[in-house]
Amino acid sequence: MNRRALLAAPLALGALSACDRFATAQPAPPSVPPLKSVAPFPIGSAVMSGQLDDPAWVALARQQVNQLTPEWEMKMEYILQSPGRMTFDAPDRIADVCAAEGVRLHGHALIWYSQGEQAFAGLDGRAFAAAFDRYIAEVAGRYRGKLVSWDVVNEPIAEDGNGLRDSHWSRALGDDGYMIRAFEQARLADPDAVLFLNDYNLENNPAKGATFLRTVERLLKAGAPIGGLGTQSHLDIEIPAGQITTLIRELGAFGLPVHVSELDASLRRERRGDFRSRVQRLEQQQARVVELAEAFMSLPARQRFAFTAWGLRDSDSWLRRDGRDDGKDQPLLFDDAGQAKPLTAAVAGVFGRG
Ligand code: 9MR
Repeated sequence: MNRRALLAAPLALGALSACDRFATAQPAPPSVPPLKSVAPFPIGSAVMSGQLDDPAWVALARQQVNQLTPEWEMKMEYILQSPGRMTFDAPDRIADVCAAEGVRLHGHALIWYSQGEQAFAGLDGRAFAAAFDRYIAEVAGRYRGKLVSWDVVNEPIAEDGNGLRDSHWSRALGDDGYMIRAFEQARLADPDAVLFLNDYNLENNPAKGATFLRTVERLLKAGAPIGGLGTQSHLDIEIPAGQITTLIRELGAFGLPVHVSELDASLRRERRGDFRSRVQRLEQQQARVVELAEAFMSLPARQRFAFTAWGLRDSDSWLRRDGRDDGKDQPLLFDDAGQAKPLTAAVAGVFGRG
């Protein structure tokens, strides 16, 4: 597909909005070059080991992405599922496939407030700290040389953006203490991995974004070996234009690599009373995802770590699981059949300008 056709693709969506009664008619899938071939940085996706047995998923992944993040099988909930031993079958399989396919592997996540509470329960101060260190040493040590990077601390900022989250980690090792310790231990275990602090709603909630930035500044001053900043980018498509650009620019100001680490953009609204048409939602979605892609492209080349979506096809999204929606959300870059959409064409158009 040539450049002009790519840039024209978003217009097709605009034209459609003129007649909402045709909103359910699907435009023919645009022909879009593989994202990894147009982007001057790695394109990532979340992966679950089960998907490696789905030929359609594998074919799409091979075509589109050159980096993978385990969606949940490299977390404590998986690795510490059996008391007294660590389970590595699924994450090992993902790591082996990445090595065989020549795809980068991003580790997710060593220390997360929502994980490990049970496994660490009953440990006192010193034993807790030793178990914390041992976990990081074992897990990061096992994948040393097999992955390029880790989300070392995931989601440390309070939900409302007001300060840090309280967790079993912060209670045992201190608010900043658990994070500094996690980064130090991760560096010891894998000195070559880029070590990320990662969080969500940084674009959606500017107060949370600001707290994240202040936290990074403080941890760096304290000597934590933070090597990169991850913004999950589970985008709220109703936020004002410009908010995403500002956040990405502020993240970039640290001079560290930035990872768009879990992009999706739900068409649904959590709050009640949603009278937007589907076409309006698709337009909002495209505008915000394109803003994110453009802001990411504006970073200096050496700071563009990767652009990762939290799944390949809409039907792969966590937002479509556990009865979270009516099966109609379209939060990702490829449709249920693995076809590109106008959104994909728009993103490829932005990356192709590089
Ligand atoms: O998408 C992931 C889902 O399959 C898991 O059940 C869940 C708990 O492990 O985590 C989801 O991924 C989350 C990610 O690890 C951190 N940021 C928010 C993601 C969506 O909830």
